[in-house]
Amino acid sequence: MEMTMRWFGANADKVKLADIAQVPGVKGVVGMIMDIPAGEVWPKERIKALKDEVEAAGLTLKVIESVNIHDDIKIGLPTRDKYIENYKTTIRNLAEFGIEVICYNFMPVFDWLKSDLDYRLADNSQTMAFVAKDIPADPQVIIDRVQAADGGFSLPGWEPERLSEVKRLFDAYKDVDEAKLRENFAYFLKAIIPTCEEVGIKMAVHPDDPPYPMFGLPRVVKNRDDLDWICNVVDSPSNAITLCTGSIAEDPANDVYAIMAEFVKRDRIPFAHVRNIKFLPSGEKDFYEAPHKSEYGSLDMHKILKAMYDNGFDGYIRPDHGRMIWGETGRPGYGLFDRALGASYLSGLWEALEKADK
Ligand code: DNO
Ligand code: MN
Repeated sequence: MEMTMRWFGANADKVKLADIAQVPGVKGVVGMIMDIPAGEVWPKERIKALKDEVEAAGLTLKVIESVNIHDDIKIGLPTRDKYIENYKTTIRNLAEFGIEVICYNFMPVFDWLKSDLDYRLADNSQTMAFVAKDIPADPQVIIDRVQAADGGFSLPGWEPERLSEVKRLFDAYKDVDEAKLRENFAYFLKAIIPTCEEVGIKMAVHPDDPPYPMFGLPRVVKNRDDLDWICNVVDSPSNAITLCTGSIAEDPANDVYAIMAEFVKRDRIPFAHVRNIKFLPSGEKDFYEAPHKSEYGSLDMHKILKAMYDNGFDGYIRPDHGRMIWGETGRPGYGLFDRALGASYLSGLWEALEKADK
């Protein structure tokens, strides 16, 4: 297990690499180049510059999150082949600089969704929540909310150039149902996985957040059977999963412990986002993002890590979203302090698992 933290780049993140390097247990960063639009090739010079910067801080760069998939690929337009070729070039370029895992998602139009980006806990820490009745029928209202909350930093998956296109995109997806989206996903995987195998990269899909359809858009990375379908459609260790405990557990019908155990055992989880959520009494699927420690949320973090440990997990982990605490401001979910506490706590649980085994 190698502990990491996500970092958005010097121009896009208030958190400094030097601060991440001081977090006990954290060995590497999960990197990103924010200003390359989905569909374009990641140039070698940019990757090299990122790697050099990260390594100069004493950290490693083995995981990228995300190389986003152009919507034409998800919609299945004829232009997809051009974007797939670009994606393959990016895979080759990243591999050349030692990247092992590429995290991505296959959600139509936008990435994760929350109803509240400034949800306050009793201790006045700031977190994010999903309350179904507060999700407006019009996605534009959500977009306006995200833009108002981002404090000058674009949120992951909600990059401005995508937001401006949202109305057009919704229209483009009108004939894409779940079966079609799956077909387009298979087409993409069949095209890129041979390249991944050749250069030693693992593509690791992040579950849909939340893991059920929103605004009538289809979703195909929602549960155990979807993950099984993905692993089988191209049966290769390069075709893998970023198991995000928070996202998968957002549907109470999902057994996050069993899913973790099964896919670690199948050697399909090279990267995990480990975070806790706390279900709210207001609705079956309503929750907020809780501090990592088990007692604050609805998930048993020891049980999650034990499922990983017992099945031989040897990939990368990162704490996922943290609260804003101690006066910190910035991109919701991605402050330094609470994620550092999360990393430290998860490392402690892992040490206990290792020692209990001796
Ligand atoms: C949220 C993240 C997601 C994740 C993407 C992967 O903070 O977990 O935005 O990076 O879905 O493509
Ligand atoms: Mn996640």
